[in-house]
Amino acid sequence: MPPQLKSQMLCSSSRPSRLRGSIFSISYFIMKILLIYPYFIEERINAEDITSPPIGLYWVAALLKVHGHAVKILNLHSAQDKAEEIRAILARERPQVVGFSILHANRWGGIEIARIAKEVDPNIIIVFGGPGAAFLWNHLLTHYPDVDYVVIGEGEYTLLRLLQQIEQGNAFSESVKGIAFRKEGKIVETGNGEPIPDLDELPIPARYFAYQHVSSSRGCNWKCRFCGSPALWNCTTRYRSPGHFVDELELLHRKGINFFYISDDTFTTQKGRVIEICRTIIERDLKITWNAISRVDSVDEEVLYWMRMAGCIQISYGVESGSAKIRAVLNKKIKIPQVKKAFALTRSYGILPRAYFIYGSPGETWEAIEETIGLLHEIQPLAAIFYILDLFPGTELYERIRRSGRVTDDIWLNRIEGLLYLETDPRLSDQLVLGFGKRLRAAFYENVHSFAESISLVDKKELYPKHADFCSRLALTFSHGEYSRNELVRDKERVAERLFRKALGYGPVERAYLGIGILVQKKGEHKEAVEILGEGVANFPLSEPLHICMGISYIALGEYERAISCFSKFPESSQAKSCLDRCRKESGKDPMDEGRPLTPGRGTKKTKPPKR
Ligand code: B12
Ligand code: SF4
Repeated sequence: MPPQLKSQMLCSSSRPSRLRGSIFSISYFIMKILLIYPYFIEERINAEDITSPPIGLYWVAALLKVHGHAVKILNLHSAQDKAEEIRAILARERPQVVGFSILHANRWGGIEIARIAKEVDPNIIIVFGGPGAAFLWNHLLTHYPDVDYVVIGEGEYTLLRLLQQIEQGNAFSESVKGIAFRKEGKIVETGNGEPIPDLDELPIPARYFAYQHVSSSRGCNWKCRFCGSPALWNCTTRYRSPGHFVDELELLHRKGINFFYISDDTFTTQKGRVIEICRTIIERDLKITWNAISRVDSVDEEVLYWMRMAGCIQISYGVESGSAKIRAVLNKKIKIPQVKKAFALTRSYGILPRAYFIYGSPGETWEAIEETIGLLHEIQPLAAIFYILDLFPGTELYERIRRSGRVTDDIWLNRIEGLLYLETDPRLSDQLVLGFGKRLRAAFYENVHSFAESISLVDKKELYPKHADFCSRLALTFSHGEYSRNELVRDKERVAERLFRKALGYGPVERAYLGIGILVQKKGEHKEAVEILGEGVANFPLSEPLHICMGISYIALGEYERAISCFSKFPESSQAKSCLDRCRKESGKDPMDEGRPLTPGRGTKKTKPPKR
């Protein structure tokens, strides 16, 4: 197998066993199942958005494993030109069933891999599941004979029951709810599957797999028209208990994962429950950080306090538009005062508030875009994502447009990933909507430096270390992270330095000392660099990067003995070793040295900051 695909094969160490009991019937045969996250066909600006398999695939896999099936997950998100490698994997693995997690945008990957699977072995059973299959089952079963079944909605027990029927020779049983298939030339849909009443009864996938995207609930009670969640989860929310959820975090933490994306649609709908989750994280002393998704009308000071104390570093809020008219079109039921309050509070607790905006919506004009920009200036997000409105089957907007006859599902016969709303509306040209996006992004990136500079944090002593962490992380985004690479962002280094210094005002942080050290060093101010780095070293005596950075400034100052003492503390480090070699050479202490006289600062122009 090619190494790049090998590394994408996620297996668990546990061997499939013969059965354990469950409230559902028991499997008598072990089936070999491969669950695939298929590839996308278009490049993305944020490629990391698509790199990890959907959370649900792990949950499906875990339940099948507990029931004795031999399950592997194969992450093929970027395997679009690797047909032969995929064929080789399938030929080697010889699965009996291949399940695909279909988001609308990767359905072509699913269709094409399913074809390869059937070529490898026509008896392989192909099952499509996930949000991209749930609303297109008819289309998929009509046009793609390689697809045998579509699981509609929540997949764990539905797939388990389907496999049980297949094992028992009832491959086309209508008794399994929540599926669709072809039977005698017709497409049969078996009606809604029952939602799992108690999510805590599901086995936690972290027992078998390692991953960073987690969710503590399923569903959302709101009905935004652009979103797939309402139809997918029926506008209701089911919650895992805090203990069950934190058990998952703890299992993953023990596997070495320290950072999580908590991906609930709206993590904070039940305030008491969120506080309990946070308290449990703190009680169990889990040293983790995490991001969450919420709504501006579902947070308050108390919950933000607990979230921050338990490691939350970022909350994403759907703001969508500054125009009340556009928010009404999208059915985004939030009010401007709520938006302002949520952003101000989140920021003041040292949690990075991130805003999602949508543009290219029905009826959008330059005036609406200017309203969004006005709002952007008021709420001062520290990160923002701008999406062009996409129409996914199952969303109310798509269904409305389909009912109006402007599109039919046959549009998906084209090898496209998605359909932008603007493609269905003659009043919105590509050029106009691209112009909206450009203007919005510029308005954000050209001002984010001033948003970052005007942060004011709540004065609670127990939060000081968190504030120090927050300011230094944000500073790093300007000095070395996303903003440092963005041409539109202004005053990067000045803002970074100010934020690093602000961080140190709340307490010692290694990355702040280092950040200032590097920035000051870049300006050639080595005395000052040594001063701040020396303070850092006093607080973090074992820090390799601080010592190396300080050593580099000592070289620049011609203080070789001191430089050598910084580097020689880390005999195992290749960076320290190369600095040491250079330093010995320059100071004339190396036996290999040719004995050139040294001038202070010689060679420092080429000095690079330590790699981090
Ligand atoms: C969190 C989230 C993300 C996160 C994390 C994704 C991840 N790795 O899991 C991020 C921000 C990275 C993200 C990225 C994207 N997302 Co997203 N995301 C969500 C969100 C809010 C929650 C997903 C979730 O965790 N659900 C809970 C789990 C348990 O459900 P699930 O994964 O769907 O799985 C269940 C069933 O679908 C089914 N199932 C799933 N796969 C399979 C496979 C088989 C064989 C079977 C039988 C069943 C089955 O059973 C599972 C368990 O019950 C949803 C909205 C929502 N509420 O669904 C949007 C959503 C899924 N995302 C969406 C989109 C478009 C994307 C992107 C394609 C966007 C992009 N940048 O291109 C990428 C795709 C990347 C990916 N790997 O998922 C759309 C999908 C629309 C569609 N019809 O396809 C949704 C519905 C939001 C929307 N706009 O409406 N997303
Ligand atoms: S956009 Fe968010 S709030 Fe609106 S329905 Fe979807 S998940 Fe719920």
